[in-house]
Amino acid sequence: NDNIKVAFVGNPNCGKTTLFNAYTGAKHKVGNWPGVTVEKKEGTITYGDNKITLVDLPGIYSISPYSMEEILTREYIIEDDPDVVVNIVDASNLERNLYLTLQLIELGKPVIIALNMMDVAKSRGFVIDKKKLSKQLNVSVVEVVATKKMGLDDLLQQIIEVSNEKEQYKPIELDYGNEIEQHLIKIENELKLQNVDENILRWYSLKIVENDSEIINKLNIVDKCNYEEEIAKIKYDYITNFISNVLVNSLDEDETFSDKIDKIVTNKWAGLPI
Ligand code: GDP
Ligand code: K
Ligand code: MG
Repeated sequence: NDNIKVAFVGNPNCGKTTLFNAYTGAKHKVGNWPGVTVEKKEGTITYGDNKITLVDLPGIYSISPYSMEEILTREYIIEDDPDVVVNIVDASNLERNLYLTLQLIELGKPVIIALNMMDVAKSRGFVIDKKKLSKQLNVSVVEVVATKKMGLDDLLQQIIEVSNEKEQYKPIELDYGNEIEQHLIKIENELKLQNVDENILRWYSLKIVENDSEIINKLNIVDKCNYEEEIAKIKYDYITNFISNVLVNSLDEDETFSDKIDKIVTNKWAGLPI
């Protein structure tokens, strides 16, 4: 089989590097991304007949153009064409982590959710319905515990399966409402005339209506509106609407004192009500 190229993407501290190291051990290269001082780690492993190259990308919360880490992550996914994007998700902070997941899905490459920190999630009484999550987002979902090297084979098998079926992959598309969708159609038509690849049309169009300066400069198309806030809100609403079907927190009624403190700290950090 050909080499399968996999991008590891996730929020800071979701366990990306731990998972990457669990697979590659000492067999990886550390360098810098071209032109910037952000570390780049890459390693190739063999699994059955497959060679799989893993790339550990920097931790990010979003794929806006507001930091070098976000820009190089999205450029890597668009330009370097990984076969699969593995989105490492901190299962004990599912709802907050899924905001990045929705953005990754919009990039059009097949996504696998690696639900990491399942030990922490379980100890807090969270029960995650993997099937429902998978169905809701039309992506594969695999549970892992990077520190205990649990679920590593399951994830590799999913990577191979998803990579083999990548031509058939069809990402979910959020409905941004009539007004925004009209803008998107218009921009997509303009981009088609510039021979922009079909799979990335919607993402570029979304970035243009979000007034993303980097993409606007690159493609030379301007939309006079700026729907950045609306689009973010629609993503959050989408997650809020399905999360209770996917996630059960059985400690809610009867949580321990340290759980309560933990939640306050977490929410404060995420800018949520405490
Ligand atoms: P990164 O910022 O995404 O690269 O995250 P790291 O790999 O540096 O991990 C952040 C912290 O979480 C470290 O202290 C890890 O040991 C810890 N960690 C990673 N995966 C797990 C896991 O599955 N369970 C638990 N309990 N801790 C984990
Ligand atoms: K870290
Ligand atoms: Mg790291």
